[in-house]
Amino acid sequence: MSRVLEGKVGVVFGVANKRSIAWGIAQAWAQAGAKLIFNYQGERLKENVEELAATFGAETPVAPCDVSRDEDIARFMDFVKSKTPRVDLLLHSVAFAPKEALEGNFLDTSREAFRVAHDISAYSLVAVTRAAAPLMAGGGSVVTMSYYGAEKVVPHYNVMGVAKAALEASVRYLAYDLGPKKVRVNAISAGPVNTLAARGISGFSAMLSHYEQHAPLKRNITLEELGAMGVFLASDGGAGVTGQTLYVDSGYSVMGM
Ligand code: NAD
Ligand code: 0WE
Repeated sequence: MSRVLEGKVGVVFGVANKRSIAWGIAQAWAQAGAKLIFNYQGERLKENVEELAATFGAETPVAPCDVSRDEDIARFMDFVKSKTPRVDLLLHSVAFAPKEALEGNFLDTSREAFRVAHDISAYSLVAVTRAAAPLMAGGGSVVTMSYYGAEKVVPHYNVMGVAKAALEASVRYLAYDLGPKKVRVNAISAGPVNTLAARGISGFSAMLSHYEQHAPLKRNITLEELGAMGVFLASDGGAGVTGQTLYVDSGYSVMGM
C-alpha cells in the first residue's frame, strides 16, 4: 500500500486484542504512514494494547480511557496533547450493551440497559469527537463502526441496533457541524467479524455462514478490507465524503431476499 497517510497523526479508540476491528484499521493506517496513539478501556486490557501498540515502535503512546467517563476523556485528550500538537485521524470502534439486552426480546429492554448502550455506543462518538476537534486544526477524518442492525431488524441485536441508528444519525449531525472546519465524519457498516464483542453471542457462527451463503460475494469480510476502507476514508481519496455510512459487508445489505 502506498503511504497516503504519511505525516498524519491518528487516535485509535477500541483495541482490545489482535482480532479487534480497531486493530485491523490501526494496522492499515500505520502501514499507510500514520503515527498512532491508542486508548485502552481498563487495566484488564492495558498489557494487551501496550504489546500491540509496541509493534509500531516502543514509544507508541498508550493511555487509559473509559469513554463513559467525561473525566477519562479529558485526561486522555490531555495525554494526547502532551504527545502531539495536532491530530488528523480519529477512529471510534467502541460499543457495549449489557449482555442480557442482547438475549431476549427488544421489548424487555430495561431503562438502564438502553441508557448504557446509547452512552457507550453512540454518545461516546460525540464526546470524543468534541474533545479531539480542537486538535484537528488542519482538518481531519473521524471514522466510527456501525452494523446493519441499525436499519433492519437483526434478531437479538436489539438495543444495539437502536444505538447504532443513533450513531449513524450522530455521524450526519457531526459532519454538518464540523464540515466548515474541514473535519469529515463517516461510519463503516461492517459485516460480521469474529471479534471479542462477537464471541459468546449465540448463533454468531450461523450468522457467518449465512453471509457465506447469501451475500453477493459469497464470503465474509476481512480485517484487511476494513483497514482499506479506513485508509480510504482517512486519505484524500475520501476528501469529498462526509456524513456517510459506507458498507463493507460483502454486499449483504443490497439483498431483498
Ligand atoms: P472488540 O471487542 O474487539 O472491540 C470493542 C471495543 O470496545 C473494545 O476494545 C472495548 O474495550 C471497547 N469498549 C467497550 N466499552 C468501553 C468503554 N466504556 N470505554 C472504552 N472502550 C470501551 O469488538 P469489535 O467487533 O472490534 O467492535 C468494534 C466496533 O465494531 C464496535 O462498535 C462494534 O459494534 C462494531 N462492529 C462489529 C462487528 C462484528 O461483527 N464484530 C460488525 C459491525 C460493527
Ligand atoms: O456490535 C456488535 C456487538 C457489540 C456488543 C457485543 C457485546 C457482547 C458482550 C455490544 N455489547 C456486548 N455486550 C456484551 O456483554 N456486533 C455488530 C456484533 C454482533 O452482535 C450481535 C450480532 C452481531 C452481528 C448480537 C446479536 C445478533 C447479532
